[in-house]
Amino acid sequence: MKTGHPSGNNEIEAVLQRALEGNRPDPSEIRRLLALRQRGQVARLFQAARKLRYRFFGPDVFLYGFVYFSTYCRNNCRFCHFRSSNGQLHRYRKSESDIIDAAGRLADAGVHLIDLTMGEDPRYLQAGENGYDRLTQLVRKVKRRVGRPVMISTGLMPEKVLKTLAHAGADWYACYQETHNRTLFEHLRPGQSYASRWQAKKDARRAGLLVEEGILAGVGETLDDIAGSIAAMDDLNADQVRIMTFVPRGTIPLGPCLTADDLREPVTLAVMRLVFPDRLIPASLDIAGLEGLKMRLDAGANVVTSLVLPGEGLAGVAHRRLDIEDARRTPEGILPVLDSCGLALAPLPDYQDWMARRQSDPERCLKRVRPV
Ligand code: SAM
Ligand code: MD0
Ligand code: SF4
Repeated sequence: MKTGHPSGNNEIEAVLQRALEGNRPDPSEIRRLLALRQRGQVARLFQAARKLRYRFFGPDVFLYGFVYFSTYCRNNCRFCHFRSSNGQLHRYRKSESDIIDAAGRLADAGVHLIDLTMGEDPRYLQAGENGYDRLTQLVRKVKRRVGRPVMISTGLMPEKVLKTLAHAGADWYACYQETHNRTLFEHLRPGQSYASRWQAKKDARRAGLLVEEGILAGVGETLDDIAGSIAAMDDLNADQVRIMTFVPRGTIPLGPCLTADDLREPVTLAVMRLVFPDRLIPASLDIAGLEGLKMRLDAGANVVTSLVLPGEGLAGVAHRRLDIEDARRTPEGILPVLDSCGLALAPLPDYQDWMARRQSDPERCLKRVRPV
């Protein structure tokens, strides 16, 4: 039945089958799939997501090293431990040489990309040699040291600065809207402009950067909101799309009562795979550590993010320390989980090839079809 919400097993099967034949679910089908919680139906959804992932990526999984190089921030996001009003926090700014060394060790450990992340640190986010110029020099030196793709997750940036950073060697820009429900956005990111944050991703694309869009689960969003975010990600033609479950902490104003049901993130991730079969979809180690990796891979993720090496004094975002000092957020630490899922680290050229095709002709990624 094409119209209306598929509800029984037959309707769900028909939607999944059409997705496997290359016909993405329509908005009402997306909304219904997002609501799936019956074990058998969820298992079928995950299986379809894995089949589509295999068709476009085979067993390839990509790893992102995470370097949170400054935890100072001018913003006051209600979901974030590092918000400006959190006076209980020991903040740090890593030196340029420490950042380069940490990025280099992650590259030597075999990650495909280095994600340079900071709070919206006023020291960097200002004109002149101590601000944007220092950030540009950092990107240039990290890129030279790691010899692989670099992502900047540096918050809201002017278009001119994004162009300069792209020229200095940045390949990706990550700046998550969290939600595309404007009222909820204003609650989550008080005092910040929805339109400016959305525009920054478009500016980044114009600057030649690949773009990642992300949303949060468990912050008061509805399934209609999530369906709206998937439509927005499609409008943006985002190269990488993610969902992460909000991790409540004692110091965070957003109450624990808001957290999502356990399946909201993986079911949404699997639906994203059906809608965007040729895109990169992360499983973040930052939310549930190594323990949470298999479920996200089983749901169709093909990137493992937030790898942090021990002994560097670097934090995660949602979980500052989880699984870091016991080396569980390292390539060696996650390999057994990849094996158990029948997945493998992709050769770096495969990742760079996918990026080149996305940058030159996004449609070309859809043509890389393998038999299921
Ligand atoms: N300051 C930059 C920014 O806000 O874009 C980068 C910092 S960090 C990568 C930002 C992202 O981490 C947020 O957009 C949010 O999606 C995620 N995040 C922050 N706190 C979180 C929490 N407690 N639980 C889950 N995700 C969180
Ligand atoms: C992650 N902790 O991937 C990182 C972060 C920012 N581009 C990524 C949220 O989970
Ligand atoms: Fe700052 Fe980013 Fe945290 Fe918001 S999410 S408070 S901008 S570090």
